[in-house]
Amino acid sequence: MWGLQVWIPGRRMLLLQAALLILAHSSYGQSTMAEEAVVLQPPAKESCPGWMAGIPGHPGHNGVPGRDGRDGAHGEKGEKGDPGLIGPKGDAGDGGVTGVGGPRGFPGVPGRKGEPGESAHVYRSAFSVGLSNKDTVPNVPIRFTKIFYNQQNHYDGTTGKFHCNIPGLYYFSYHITVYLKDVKVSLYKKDKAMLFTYDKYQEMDLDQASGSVLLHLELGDEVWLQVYGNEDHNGLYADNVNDSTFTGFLLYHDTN
Ligand SMILES: *[C@@H]1O[C@H](CO)[C@@H](O)[C@H](O)[C@H]1NC(C)=O
Ligand SMILES: [Ca+2]
Repeated sequence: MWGLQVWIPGRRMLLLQAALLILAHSSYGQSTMAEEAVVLQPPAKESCPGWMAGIPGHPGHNGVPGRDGRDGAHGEKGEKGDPGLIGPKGDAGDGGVTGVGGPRGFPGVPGRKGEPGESAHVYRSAFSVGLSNKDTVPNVPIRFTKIFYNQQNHYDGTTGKFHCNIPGLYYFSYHITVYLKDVKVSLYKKDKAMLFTYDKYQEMDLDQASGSVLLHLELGDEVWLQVYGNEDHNGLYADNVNDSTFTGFLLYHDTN
Protein backbone atom coordinates (compact mmCIF):
# COMPACT_ATOMS: atom_id res chain seq x y z
CA MET A 1 0.00 0.00 0.00
CA TRP A 2 2.75 2.40 0.93
CA GLY A 3 4.47 1.42 -2.24
CA LEU A 4 1.49 2.61 -4.23
CA GLN A 5 1.39 5.92 -2.53
CA VAL A 6 1.92 8.43 -5.31
CA TRP A 7 0.83 11.88 -5.56
CA ILE A 8 -2.82 12.15 -6.87
CA PRO A 9 -4.35 15.52 -6.49
CA GLY A 10 -7.75 16.12 -4.90
CA ARG A 11 -10.64 13.72 -4.55
CA ARG A 12 -9.23 10.89 -6.46
CA MET A 13 -6.59 10.26 -3.86
CA LEU A 14 -9.29 9.56 -1.14
CA LEU A 15 -11.18 7.06 -3.35
CA LEU A 16 -8.02 5.16 -4.09
CA GLN A 17 -7.15 4.87 -0.38
CA ALA A 18 -10.64 3.46 0.46
CA ALA A 19 -10.37 0.82 -2.26
CA LEU A 20 -7.01 -0.30 -1.06
CA LEU A 21 -8.26 -0.49 2.57
CA ILE A 22 -11.12 -2.89 1.67
CA LEU A 23 -8.74 -5.13 -0.29
CA ALA A 24 -6.30 -5.36 2.58
CA HIS A 25 -9.02 -6.32 5.09
CA SER A 26 -10.33 -9.29 3.10
CA SER A 27 -6.84 -10.61 2.68
CA TYR A 28 -6.28 -10.55 6.46
CA GLY A 29 -9.43 -12.69 7.10
CA GLN A 30 -8.27 -15.52 4.90
CA SER A 31 -4.94 -15.59 6.62
CA THR A 32 -6.62 -16.09 10.09
CA MET A 33 -8.63 -19.15 8.93
CA ALA A 34 -5.46 -20.87 7.75
CA GLU A 35 -3.75 -20.37 11.13
CA GLU A 36 -6.69 -22.03 13.16
CA ALA A 37 -6.46 -25.18 11.05
CA VAL A 38 -2.82 -25.46 11.81
CA VAL A 39 -3.37 -25.26 15.65
CA LEU A 40 -5.75 -28.29 15.67
CA GLN A 41 -3.21 -30.52 14.08
CA PRO A 42 -0.98 -32.72 16.35
CA PRO A 43 2.69 -32.90 15.64
CA ALA A 44 3.36 -34.56 12.33
CA LYS A 45 4.44 -38.18 12.44
CA GLU A 46 7.00 -39.09 9.90
CA SER A 47 6.26 -42.89 10.11
CA CYS A 48 2.47 -42.57 9.69
CA PRO A 49 1.77 -40.18 6.88
CA GLY A 50 -1.98 -41.06 6.69
CA TRP A 51 -2.72 -40.35 10.44
CA MET A 52 -5.82 -38.26 11.30
CA ALA A 53 -6.51 -36.31 14.56
CA GLY A 54 -9.01 -38.00 17.14
CA ILE A 55 -11.29 -36.51 19.80
CA PRO A 56 -9.39 -35.36 23.00
CA GLY A 57 -9.91 -37.66 26.04
CA HIS A 58 -11.62 -36.69 29.32
CA PRO A 59 -9.49 -35.51 32.33
CA GLY A 60 -8.64 -38.32 34.80
CA HIS A 61 -10.18 -38.71 38.31
CA ASN A 62 -8.49 -37.14 41.32
CA GLY A 63 -6.12 -39.48 43.10
CA VAL A 64 -6.56 -40.91 46.70
CA PRO A 65 -5.27 -38.44 49.41
CA GLY A 66 -1.81 -39.28 50.57
CA ARG A 67 -0.87 -40.54 54.06
CA ASP A 68 -0.19 -38.12 56.93
CA GLY A 69 3.32 -36.99 57.13
CA ARG A 70 5.62 -37.69 60.13
CA ASP A 71 5.40 -35.53 63.23
CA GLY A 72 7.52 -32.48 63.11
CA ALA A 73 10.37 -31.85 65.55
CA HIS A 74 9.54 -30.21 68.91
CA GLY A 75 9.44 -26.45 68.72
CA GLU A 76 11.45 -24.12 70.96
CA LYS A 77 10.25 -23.51 74.54
CA GLY A 78 7.76 -20.61 74.66
CA GLU A 79 8.11 -17.43 76.72
CA LYS A 80 7.09 -17.40 80.39
CA GLY A 81 3.34 -16.59 80.79
CA ASP A 82 1.72 -13.79 82.87
CA PRO A 83 1.29 -14.38 86.69
CA GLY A 84 -2.04 -16.04 87.67
CA LEU A 85 -4.86 -14.44 89.77
CA ILE A 86 -4.44 -14.12 93.56
CA GLY A 87 -5.87 -17.22 95.32
CA PRO A 88 -8.50 -17.20 98.21
CA LYS A 89 -7.47 -16.13 101.72
CA GLY A 90 -6.02 -18.95 103.79
CA ASP A 91 -7.29 -20.26 107.18
CA ALA A 92 -6.42 -18.35 110.37
CA GLY A 93 -3.26 -19.53 111.99
CA ASP A 94 -2.95 -20.92 115.53
CA GLY A 95 -2.83 -18.43 118.41
CA GLY A 96 0.58 -17.28 119.44
CA VAL A 97 2.15 -17.91 122.81
CA THR A 98 1.02 -15.51 125.56
CA GLY A 99 3.60 -12.83 125.97
CA VAL A 100 5.30 -11.77 129.17
CA GLY A 101 3.30 -9.30 131.30
CA GLY A 102 4.22 -5.70 130.79
CA PRO A 103 5.48 -3.34 133.52
CA ARG A 104 3.02 -1.79 135.93
CA GLY A 105 1.42 1.38 134.53
CA PHE A 106 1.22 4.80 136.15
CA PRO A 107 -1.72 5.47 138.48
CA GLY A 108 -4.74 6.84 136.63
CA VAL A 109 -6.45 10.16 137.29
CA PRO A 110 -9.07 9.87 140.05
CA GLY A 111 -12.57 9.61 138.62
CA ARG A 112 -15.42 12.00 139.31
CA LYS A 113 -17.43 11.66 142.47
CA GLY A 114 -20.38 9.39 141.83
CA GLU A 115 -24.05 10.27 142.24
CA PRO A 116 -25.55 9.47 145.63
CA GLY A 117 -26.86 5.92 145.54
CA GLU A 118 -30.49 5.17 146.33
CA SER A 119 -30.00 1.82 147.99
CA ALA A 120 -28.24 3.31 151.00
CA HIS A 121 -31.43 5.24 151.79
CA VAL A 122 -33.90 2.57 150.72
CA TYR A 123 -32.39 -0.02 153.03
CA ARG A 124 -32.54 2.10 156.13
CA SER A 125 -34.95 1.21 158.87
CA ALA A 126 -34.44 2.08 162.56
CA PHE A 127 -36.30 3.51 165.49
CA SER A 128 -35.71 4.27 169.15
CA VAL A 129 -38.58 5.43 171.33
CA GLY A 130 -39.52 5.73 175.01
CA LEU A 131 -42.47 5.90 177.40
CA SER A 132 -43.88 9.37 177.99
CA ASN A 133 -46.10 8.41 180.93
CA LYS A 134 -46.64 5.57 183.35
CA ASP A 135 -50.25 4.88 182.42
CA THR A 136 -49.77 1.77 180.30
CA VAL A 137 -52.71 -0.45 179.52
CA PRO A 138 -52.24 -4.25 179.75
CA ASN A 139 -52.90 -6.68 176.88
CA VAL A 140 -52.65 -4.04 174.18
CA PRO A 141 -49.52 -2.74 172.42
CA ILE A 142 -47.56 -0.32 174.61
CA ARG A 143 -47.47 3.13 172.98
CA PHE A 144 -44.01 4.69 173.15
CA THR A 145 -44.51 8.33 172.27
CA LYS A 146 -41.15 9.79 173.30
CA ILE A 147 -39.30 9.72 169.98
CA PHE A 148 -35.48 9.46 170.04
CA TYR A 149 -35.24 8.40 166.42
CA ASN A 150 -37.86 7.47 163.81
CA GLN A 151 -36.51 8.93 160.55
CA GLN A 152 -38.29 6.44 158.26
CA ASN A 153 -41.50 6.49 160.36
CA HIS A 154 -41.57 2.69 160.36
CA TYR A 155 -42.61 2.87 164.03
CA ASP A 156 -46.15 4.14 164.51
CA GLY A 157 -46.51 6.08 167.82
CA THR A 158 -50.32 6.01 167.57
CA THR A 159 -50.53 2.18 167.51
CA GLY A 160 -47.22 1.34 169.23
CA LYS A 161 -46.31 -1.03 166.36
CA PHE A 162 -43.21 -1.23 164.17
CA HIS A 163 -44.11 -1.91 160.53
CA CYS A 164 -41.64 -3.84 158.35
CA ASN A 165 -41.03 -2.05 155.05
CA ILE A 166 -37.81 -3.92 154.18
CA PRO A 167 -37.66 -7.70 154.49
CA GLY A 168 -34.60 -8.81 156.41
CA LEU A 169 -33.06 -9.50 159.79
CA TYR A 170 -33.91 -7.04 162.58
CA TYR A 171 -32.55 -6.42 166.06
CA PHE A 172 -34.95 -5.38 168.83
CA SER A 173 -34.27 -4.44 172.45
CA TYR A 174 -36.10 -2.86 175.35
CA HIS A 175 -35.09 -1.46 178.73
CA ILE A 176 -37.99 -1.07 181.12
CA THR A 177 -37.99 0.81 184.44
CA VAL A 178 -40.09 -1.11 186.98
CA TYR A 179 -41.81 0.69 189.81
CA LEU A 180 -44.52 -0.23 192.31
CA LYS A 181 -45.65 -3.40 190.55
CA ASP A 182 -44.20 -6.44 188.87
CA VAL A 183 -43.66 -6.41 185.13
CA LYS A 184 -44.48 -9.12 182.63
CA VAL A 185 -43.79 -7.92 179.12
CA SER A 186 -43.62 -9.68 175.77
CA LEU A 187 -42.28 -8.74 172.37
CA TYR A 188 -44.88 -9.62 169.76
CA LYS A 189 -44.49 -10.44 166.10
CA LYS A 190 -47.69 -10.83 164.05
CA ASP A 191 -49.92 -11.37 167.09
CA LYS A 192 -47.56 -13.93 168.57
CA ALA A 193 -45.42 -13.38 171.69
CA MET A 194 -41.84 -14.14 170.73
CA LEU A 195 -39.91 -12.97 173.81
CA PHE A 196 -40.89 -12.87 177.52
CA THR A 197 -39.42 -10.79 180.33
CA TYR A 198 -40.48 -10.86 183.97
CA ASP A 199 -39.32 -8.61 186.82
CA LYS A 200 -40.52 -8.98 190.36
CA TYR A 201 -40.79 -5.57 191.98
CA GLN A 202 -39.06 -5.07 195.35
CA GLU A 203 -40.77 -2.54 197.63
CA MET A 204 -39.11 0.84 198.11
CA ASP A 205 -36.91 0.08 195.12
CA LEU A 206 -36.64 0.79 191.39
CA ASP A 207 -36.05 -2.17 189.08
CA GLN A 208 -35.17 -2.69 185.41
CA ALA A 209 -36.34 -5.32 183.04
CA SER A 210 -34.75 -5.79 179.68
CA GLY A 211 -34.64 -8.07 176.66
CA SER A 212 -33.24 -8.24 173.12
CA VAL A 213 -33.70 -10.51 170.12
CA LEU A 214 -32.96 -10.94 166.41
CA LEU A 215 -35.99 -11.59 164.22
CA HIS A 216 -36.39 -12.08 160.50
CA LEU A 217 -39.31 -10.07 159.17
CA GLU A 218 -41.24 -10.26 155.94
CA LEU A 219 -42.73 -7.24 154.28
CA GLY A 220 -45.70 -6.04 156.33
CA ASP A 221 -44.80 -7.87 159.54
CA GLU A 222 -45.49 -5.88 162.72
CA VAL A 223 -43.54 -5.95 165.99
CA TRP A 224 -44.51 -4.40 169.35
CA LEU A 225 -44.22 -4.68 173.14
CA GLN A 226 -47.20 -5.68 175.21
CA VAL A 227 -47.87 -6.41 178.90
CA TYR A 228 -49.27 -9.88 179.43
CA GLY A 229 -51.16 -10.97 182.56
CA ASN A 230 -53.27 -8.52 184.50
CA GLU A 231 -53.00 -5.14 186.19
CA ASP A 232 -50.65 -6.70 188.79
CA HIS A 233 -47.99 -7.04 186.14
CA ASN A 234 -48.25 -3.55 184.76
CA GLY A 235 -45.34 -1.95 186.66
CA LEU A 236 -43.78 -0.14 183.67
CA TYR A 237 -42.61 3.28 184.74
CA ALA A 238 -41.04 6.43 183.30
CA ASP A 239 -40.47 9.99 184.40
CA ASN A 240 -38.16 12.83 183.38
CA VAL A 241 -35.07 11.07 184.74
CA ASN A 242 -36.01 7.36 184.46
CA ASP A 243 -36.73 6.10 180.96
CA SER A 244 -38.28 2.95 179.51
CA THR A 245 -37.19 2.47 175.92
CA PHE A 246 -37.92 0.32 172.89
CA THR A 247 -35.40 0.13 170.01
CA GLY A 248 -35.19 -1.74 166.72
CA PHE A 249 -33.22 -1.57 163.48
CA LEU A 250 -32.51 -3.46 160.29
CA LEU A 251 -29.33 -5.53 160.51
CA TYR A 252 -29.37 -7.13 157.02
CA HIS A 253 -31.91 -6.72 154.26
CA ASP A 254 -32.81 -9.76 152.16
CA THR A 255 -30.89 -10.11 148.89
CA ASN A 256 -32.82 -12.35 146.54
C1 LIG B 1 -35.70 8.31 189.03
O1 LIG B 1 -34.28 8.36 189.22
C2 LIG B 1 -33.86 9.39 190.09
C3 LIG B 1 -32.34 9.37 190.13
O2 LIG B 1 -31.80 9.71 188.87
C4 LIG B 1 -34.47 9.27 191.48
O3 LIG B 1 -34.09 10.38 192.24
C5 LIG B 1 -35.96 9.17 191.37
O4 LIG B 1 -36.47 8.91 192.59
C6 LIG B 1 -36.36 8.10 190.40
N1 LIG B 1 -37.78 8.01 190.27
C7 LIG B 1 -38.43 7.16 190.99
C8 LIG B 1 -39.90 7.12 190.83
O5 LIG B 1 -37.89 6.43 191.79
CA1 LIG C 1 -36.56 -6.99 190.55
